[in-house]
Amino acid sequence: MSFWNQLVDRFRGDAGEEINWEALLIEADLGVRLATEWVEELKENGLTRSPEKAELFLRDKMVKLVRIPPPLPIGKKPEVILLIGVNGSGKTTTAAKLGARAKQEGRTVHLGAADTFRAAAAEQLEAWGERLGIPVTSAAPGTDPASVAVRSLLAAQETGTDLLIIDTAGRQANKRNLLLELGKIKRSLQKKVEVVPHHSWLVADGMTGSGVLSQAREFHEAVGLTGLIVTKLDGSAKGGMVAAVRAELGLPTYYLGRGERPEDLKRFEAKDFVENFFGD
Ligand SMILES: Nc1nc2c(ncn2[C@@H]2O[C@H](COP(=O)(O)OP(=O)(O)O)[C@@H](O)[C@H]2O)c(=O)[nH]1
Ligand SMILES: [Mg+2]
Repeated sequence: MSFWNQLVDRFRGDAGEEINWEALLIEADLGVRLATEWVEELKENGLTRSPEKAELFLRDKMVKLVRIPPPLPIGKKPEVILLIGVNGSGKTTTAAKLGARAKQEGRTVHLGAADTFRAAAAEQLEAWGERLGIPVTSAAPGTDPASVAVRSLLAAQETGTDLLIIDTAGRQANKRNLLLELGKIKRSLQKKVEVVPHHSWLVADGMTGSGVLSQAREFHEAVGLTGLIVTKLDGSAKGGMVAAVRAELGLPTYYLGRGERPEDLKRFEAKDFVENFFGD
């Protein structure tokens, strides 16, 4: 039985009782605001008593909401992606996955290891770089991450590279330090090239459910995000928070992580996502 049908069954209550739609949608990680809004619409349209009609209505709402916008022109090379997120969310793995994908598409790629908080962080990215044949700019632990980011940008410019992916730290002595550090990385890059990073993507662990929405709120407010990559959706998580983040913050999800290998990164497709969410 599909994830959605299981939820409907669970919230159906005793015979004759109406489904608690609000609780159901919140359980599906759609967030309180979107759940409330959609339940209102189900009521207005008189659909709350018919799970089949409600599902069709919600499928349509969801597919329209989560569609990704067309890409903006990048201008001068390199296109720059800055990956942001809490520790363990999958940033470094995602940097490698994005690099592998771009390389496969025939683009040249450079990686910037701006997580200088832990020695293992740069080593992890360097190992990926070696495996994938992608050059990496890194520095000794404790080096100013903004300077590593700028060096990676200069290296990518010099070599005429198409895509630069910058990995950052998720852990710092405290959260405030981390947010300050991310802000400094962005400003330092912008001193070199005003329009970079073109993308500031939050990498968030889909297993944390509604935690993705609260992280997105916090990072968006502090450093400004342009989108998300939701990882670890190879397990039981169905990714309802993708809709919640889009509705509340206007941030699209561009990729989904579905495993640990370089090829386990799926470009987000609204139709596939909705089919996976509700079941075929
Ligand atoms: N199952 C699964 N594991 C993932 C995914 N993305 C990352 N991981 C794993 O999550 C752990 C933390 O990833 P890492 O990239 O080091 O996170 P970082 O701290 O944000 O850089 C590693 O064991 C990764 O292999 C994913 O999409 N699915
Ligand atoms: Mg990392």
